[in-house]
Amino acid sequence: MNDWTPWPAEFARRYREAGYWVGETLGDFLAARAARYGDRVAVVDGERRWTYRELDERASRTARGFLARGIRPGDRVVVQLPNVAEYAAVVFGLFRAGALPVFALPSHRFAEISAFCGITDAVGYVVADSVGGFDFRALATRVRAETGLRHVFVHGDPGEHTALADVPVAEGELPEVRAGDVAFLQLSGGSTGIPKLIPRTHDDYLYSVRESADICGLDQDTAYLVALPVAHNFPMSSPGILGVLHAGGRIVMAPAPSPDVVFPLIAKERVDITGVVPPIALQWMASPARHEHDLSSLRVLQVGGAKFVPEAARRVRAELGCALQQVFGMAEGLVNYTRFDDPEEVVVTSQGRPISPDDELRVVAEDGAEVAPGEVGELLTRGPYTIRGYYRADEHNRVAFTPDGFYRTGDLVRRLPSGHLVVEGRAKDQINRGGEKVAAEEIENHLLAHPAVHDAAVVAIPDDYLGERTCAFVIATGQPPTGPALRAFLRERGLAAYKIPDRIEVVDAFPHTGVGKTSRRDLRRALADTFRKAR
Ligand code: AMP
Ligand code: DBH
Repeated sequence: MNDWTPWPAEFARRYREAGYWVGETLGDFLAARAARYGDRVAVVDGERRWTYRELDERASRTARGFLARGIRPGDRVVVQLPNVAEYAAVVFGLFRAGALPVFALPSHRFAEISAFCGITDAVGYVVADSVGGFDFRALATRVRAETGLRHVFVHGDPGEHTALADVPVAEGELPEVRAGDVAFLQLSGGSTGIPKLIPRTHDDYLYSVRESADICGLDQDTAYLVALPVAHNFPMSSPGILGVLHAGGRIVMAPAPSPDVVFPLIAKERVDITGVVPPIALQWMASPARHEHDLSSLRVLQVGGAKFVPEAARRVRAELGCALQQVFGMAEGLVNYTRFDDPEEVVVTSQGRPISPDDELRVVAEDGAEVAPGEVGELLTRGPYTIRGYYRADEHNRVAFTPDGFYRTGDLVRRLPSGHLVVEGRAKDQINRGGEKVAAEEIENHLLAHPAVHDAAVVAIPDDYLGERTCAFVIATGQPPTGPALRAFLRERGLAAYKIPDRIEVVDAFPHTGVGKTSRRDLRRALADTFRKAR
């Protein structure tokens, strides 16, 4: 069994010949940026400002320190840090050490982190001491007791673990890293019971980064605000922090996306571009504080991760005084952007068009045949920065990809004559909670672990603010458990807060969904319908 699925040789050759894959590793990318932009500021975190040279030196020092501590090239290391400058030093340190960061989100807890460690056989875990009152050192202790984790590095007070600041200063050669190899594992929102990890290579990712920086008009004067969790694929690469480094601009870390934190930062650092999910855009647009701070530097608000409805999209310029760019992306690869010279109507009503002329898109009906132009169907895609398979997931890959290598996005889209896509819905069993993805089956499995739960089905219910929320329908065995008790049970299992059902309905039976065996998918659909009708 292979860990990952490389592109077939003829595709790899084509992407190299086209100049998409240039043979540069992420470690070398930073070195080249430092050679070019040395004394310019690369990262701003509170009062701290690191130049390109400083970031480059810190990355090498971190790489040598990790190696001296026993991390080896090829090892997997789970990285779960808030939006701090050290994040950049750590991930570039791992790239240079040839180790693979596994990107976790700050909201993840024991259930997720132990799953990532289990799938990847991670030997290391990098955390902050505590964030928002949650102690990640205790989580690390628990994960280490139950998985093969050996090294825990802590940003801040290390407790029983190793402080990042104490990673030894070591001498020595850094290993050779190949651009065609996997650089890191990104998270997928997933649609099955087991989380899915996405292997991205240096070559493919940097191609998407360079093009994204260009499409988004980044240059040395760019100040990009990291408002979303920095490890998310959107602020990483669309164009995100890597796009900023490519262009020679500066990254401004925001500790939280709330207006009281972000607006003063935009004013102080003269931020000109940032990317958020729709609920955050709505919150910013409605905040009276937008008039109290000078937001005039803001040129572009990128919105993506979930559908931004046209009624809200239309109001961005009036409320925030900047252009809107819609971004429809996925950590699996394909990213679509509206362009700055697109007509206003297209920017407001579509989710953009692909980065690359070699992104191949098919819009298909349930039987797999392409729909007529302009009709709604499931989006399939392959191309120079879209994976051919998830990490260590052979069985799932047989359904998530077509035999000829197209990724089944699970998104229902309509393609406009201009090539722009309009996201119309979803074919996958996932709830998109304002950009945070929840796999129905994963939550159902956790609910089924409760002794009083006979069966469970988790579905999306409409919500004005988040777009969707989660509702769990539960059939009890005997005395029905209360909603609060079930929620507490899920929290104790170590499930991230955004995956705890917003609503729990205990029912006697599930609806019959017609003749024959009912699939889980049909059941979820029927339940979602009963909810909509009852509304
Ligand atoms: P993931 O595969 O976890 O990286 O999540 C990517 C998914 O997020 C896509 O397949 C879509 O379902 C959803 N998504 C991302 N951006 C948008 C957007 N602008 N509009 C609608 N859905 C989006
Ligand atoms: O939702 C996503 O995963 C996403 C959204 C916008 C993404 O991965 C991206 C841009 O790169």
